[in-house]
Amino acid sequence: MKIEIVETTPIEGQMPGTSGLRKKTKVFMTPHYLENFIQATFDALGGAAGKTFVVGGDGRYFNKPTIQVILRMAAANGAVKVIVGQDGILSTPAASHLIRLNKTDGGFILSASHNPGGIDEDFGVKFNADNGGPAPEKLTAQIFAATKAIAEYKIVATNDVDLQSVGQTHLGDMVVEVVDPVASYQVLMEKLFDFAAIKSLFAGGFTMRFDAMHAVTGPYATAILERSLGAPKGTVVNGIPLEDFGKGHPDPNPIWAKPLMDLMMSDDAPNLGAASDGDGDRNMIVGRGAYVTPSDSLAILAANAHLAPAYKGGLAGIARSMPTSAASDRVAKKLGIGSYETPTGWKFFGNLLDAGKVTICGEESAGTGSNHVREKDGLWAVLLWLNILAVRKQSVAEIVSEHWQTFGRDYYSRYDYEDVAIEQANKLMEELRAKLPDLVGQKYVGLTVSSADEFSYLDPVDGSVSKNQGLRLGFEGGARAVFRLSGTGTQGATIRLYLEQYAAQGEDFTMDTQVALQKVRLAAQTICEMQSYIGRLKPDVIT
Ligand code: VG1
Ligand code: CO
Repeated sequence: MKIEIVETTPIEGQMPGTSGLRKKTKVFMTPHYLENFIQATFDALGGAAGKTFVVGGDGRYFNKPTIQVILRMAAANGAVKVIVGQDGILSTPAASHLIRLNKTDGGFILSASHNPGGIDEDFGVKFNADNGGPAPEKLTAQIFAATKAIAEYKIVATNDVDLQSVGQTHLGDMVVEVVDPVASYQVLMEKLFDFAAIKSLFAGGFTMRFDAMHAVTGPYATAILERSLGAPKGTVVNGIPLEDFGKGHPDPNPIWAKPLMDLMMSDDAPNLGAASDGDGDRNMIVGRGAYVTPSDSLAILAANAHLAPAYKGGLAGIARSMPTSAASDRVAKKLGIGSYETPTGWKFFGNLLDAGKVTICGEESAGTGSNHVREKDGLWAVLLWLNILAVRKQSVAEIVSEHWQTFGRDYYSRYDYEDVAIEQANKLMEELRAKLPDLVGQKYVGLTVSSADEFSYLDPVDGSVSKNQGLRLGFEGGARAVFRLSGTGTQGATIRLYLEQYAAQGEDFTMDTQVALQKVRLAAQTICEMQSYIGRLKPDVIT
């Protein structure tokens, strides 16, 4: 094995965002770009010598060449073993599980998740630590520091490793173990859920459509839903992962999963509709005529989790990201368990899960998961819903409606303003930040501001502090607006405006969401002077 030492120089901007380093694919394809980042990651870990890793991705364009580079660099840096998904495929939750199952030193997940794929679209590399979770901020800061200090990287010159057949090969002294991407994940799901109950649900005529959006969940959903649980063939649609996701946005929400939404709102709707994203960690749940917001889904799953075998002893606590609605807090309160509010991004749940403080976590962006892995898990959420439906023998709409009767309803919507000039977006945020101290008590569009602050998180486990995590405006009467800048985009800035309005028991639960949120939206847009800073009020995407 011949190790080459390649001289290089630091490349600007290799700072991991909310979830790994995401850039245009062509940026990753420029000389040394990928290699620098991988070497920096090894350097931040104190070297790769003697270590084991998991590697896989969502199958998008540039996934396979990237895996070959990581294998050659891991071998050159002295790693002893790398576990790779067959054909380079691993969903994010499956990769997290493999890291934990095999007690590896971490893993590389190659994905830009819900962002489109292809040579002109997006690519991403994320390092997950030995607990299976996304690198915490301390580690991403070390990786970034290493990208700025890099002078050389190590790689072996060799032919591509065959990733098509399951089994062990060698790259120099390093073992490359190619594994079935689905098998061990499926075993885990069988342990968590009552597969017999879900099987009889399908056998009794329950119908479902799962839209894999041409992304990584296809093989997992087909194996588990159709082959193991007996859902009819054709339940899973768009089930073959494609390098460009069929030119779509693999983002499971009513906008990008419109064909599924249309079906679910029609007379031909099956009992359950579900979808997941590029790398399989997000989920969308929709019943017949009943879309379930991710914030509600988190609350409903938490309130009913005890119906599934893995959670029958109850939950230790519930965590949600700050912009996620307060619906899950109400469930935690009723259950008498802890509830936690973290910054956006799954990496902030890791410590709480590791410390046993929470069992279930979720984000408004369609991510839900539990302590079974250290990532959000799209198919897990779908299976938990199926388990609940099998036990309660009610429709999705009935379950949602009963939940609101008990806890009240949190009307919720997110507005995304994409590709805003970075200076304009920063200006809007800066000016709003400066105004915060004077807002309380003031009235806008009939709503009185009751609180205004910038979210900062003190991790109760390791004491670390994460600042600048979003600007929050609370209003009398249970409305809230949150502003933050996205950390996953690859072009310009994306401003996210999160809106919610609580309706307590006895109030009207039948309003159109946008109507229910009209006041808080107008108040938020007025306070931040949106029109004058970015020249528009209309968002690109409303979810
Ligand atoms: C978005 C979501 C966040 C999620 C992140 C990664 O981040 O808002 O909740 O954790 O994507 O999800 P941002 O910074 O763009 O708002 V995934 O499925 O794209 O890895
Ligand atoms: Co994702």
